[in-house]
Amino acid sequence: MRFNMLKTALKTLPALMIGVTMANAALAADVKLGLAAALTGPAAKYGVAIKNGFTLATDEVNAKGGVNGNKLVLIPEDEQGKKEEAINVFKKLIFQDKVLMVFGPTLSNSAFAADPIANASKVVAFGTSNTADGITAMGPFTFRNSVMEADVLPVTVKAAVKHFGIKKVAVIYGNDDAFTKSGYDVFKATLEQQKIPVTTTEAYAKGDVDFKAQLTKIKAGNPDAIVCSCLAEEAANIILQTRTLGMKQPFIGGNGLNSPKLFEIAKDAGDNTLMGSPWSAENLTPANKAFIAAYKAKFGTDPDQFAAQAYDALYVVVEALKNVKLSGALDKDRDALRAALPAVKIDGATGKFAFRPAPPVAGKQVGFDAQQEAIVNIAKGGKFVLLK
Ligand code: 1QQ
Repeated sequence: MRFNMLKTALKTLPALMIGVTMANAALAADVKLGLAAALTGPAAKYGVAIKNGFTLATDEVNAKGGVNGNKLVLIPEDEQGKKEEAINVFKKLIFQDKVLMVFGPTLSNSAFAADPIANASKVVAFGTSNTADGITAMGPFTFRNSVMEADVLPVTVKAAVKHFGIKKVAVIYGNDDAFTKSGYDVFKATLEQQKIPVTTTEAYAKGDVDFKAQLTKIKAGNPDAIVCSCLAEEAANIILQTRTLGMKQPFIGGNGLNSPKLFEIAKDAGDNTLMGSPWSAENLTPANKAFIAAYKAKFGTDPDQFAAQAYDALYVVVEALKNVKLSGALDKDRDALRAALPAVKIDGATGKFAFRPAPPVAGKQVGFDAQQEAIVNIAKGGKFVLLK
């Protein structure tokens, strides 16, 4: 009797062992990736597209078996485009959810508040839409694939001057947001460098809806174009009110204007607006075509620059993860991902991408910026087309 039991036990042993192996395979770690994005409020114009880009890429990767057999788990949180909320969301993702890394937040303004938490905790904070100067100076764990205004605006201004034969411009900018202020500084330096006189410089505050006072002064200077370092919502209202005042000048903007939402408000009053971007819907590389088709199929809308950068960012991290042997010890794994990221190169929806080390701060190596060419787009009939 006993012998029989032993025999049965021995027979089932291989099955048991297979069971254990399978359990191990099924237990292959879930890789938790946090996403801090503005999903409500005015910055949701960017944040929702960002979340969609990440969701699409994550689903694609998981459908192909994940990374080294590990499934990616995206944990999106709404930081509302506000500094305090970005801090809260970073803390929740890092300390409570114990994510491997965090993508976001959406605005540079929020990144300046939240990224120090990631750097202090030695967790990668990867911005896909932060373009202000100084973002990657915050520490060695801050990365971005968004092309900074300092790289985009000189190219945009040069193209605008040539295209419209511009001799003098007026400038309007938001003076209480890190991105609009940084964009203003870059525009100012660029205009000086390219010897374009400025007729009038005007400022506004976040949430302003009436820009007539500033625009009336700008009108009096009779500029050939208006330079706008603005986020999409304010930019759209500024453009509309300019037309109400009978002004026909073209606008020149930065990354903030790169949302199709601009045209939902400004309609074709936004025509002839020029802006630089690493991404264009007209760039018909296989990677971009596949991205655009998959995005439309999944979300029923066209993607924008912000969706494309989020999509590419996920694939950048996937490339890094292929070279990381996850140990299950979170601190070690977070560090290993940090070490693997700088060498990543991909050819994505936004084209060829690589990192470049940000300028050192007090002799110390800090984070990594995007090394990518800017393309100049022009608005025509409520759409961005390549400026030829
Ligand atoms: C920044 C930006 C905005 C336009 C984000 C969407 O570039 O805040 O840096």
